[in-house]
Amino acid sequence: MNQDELKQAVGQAAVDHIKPHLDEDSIVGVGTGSTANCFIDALAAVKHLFDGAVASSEASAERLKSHGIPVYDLNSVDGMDFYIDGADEINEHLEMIKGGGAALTREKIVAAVAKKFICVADESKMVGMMGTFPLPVEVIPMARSHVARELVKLGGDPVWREGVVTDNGGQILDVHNLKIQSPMQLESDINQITGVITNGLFAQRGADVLLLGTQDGVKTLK
Ligand code: ABF
Repeated sequence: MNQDELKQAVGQAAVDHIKPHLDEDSIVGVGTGSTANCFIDALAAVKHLFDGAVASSEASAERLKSHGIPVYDLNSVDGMDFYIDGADEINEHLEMIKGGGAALTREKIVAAVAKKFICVADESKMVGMMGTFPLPVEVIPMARSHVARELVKLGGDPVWREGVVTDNGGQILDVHNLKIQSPMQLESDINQITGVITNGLFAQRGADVLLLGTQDGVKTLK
């Protein structure tokens, strides 16, 4: 199977995973990216089984609506059982780097609301130590240079993702050359820098389940 087929396989596996738990009041949390898109496309086949979705980006909201799936504002729902999203890197503890698609803040908020985070990824995303993928940090625009200087003190090489404005009006610094030995600690340390909106480490709230697409089939890690 090629990478696209692996993504489709995990998208379908995520639908199979949540399907027995859906009812007419269910709200499904939906992430962003090409793997999440495969999930959205598979979810459309069972849209009669649940109420609607909350999306972590405008792009995912549009894709859900194009399938006829109602999309709700997060503030209008009481909660949700599942949030399904991809990752840029994930380790054996199901800690992740996310935010390559610049939707990290909304992803972290929706993930915080969901009872269970299901990560969908092909095997290329599984790593021993995170940090090869540059860590995205969303910042208030006027704080960008200050945050960049502080990130250098933490050992990283931040690069401004020029031209990108997030759904929240923020800007992104991609931090290269980090060796992330203590993901939870680094997540806290970066969030303490004034002007940071969020960083792309999902360690304190990692995934609960990983559906990993491999050449031997979809593996479930918990
Ligand atoms: C979202 O989409 C992001 O957090 C992550 O950056 C990206 C992964 O995209 P893809 O599935 O296209 O690799 O989950």
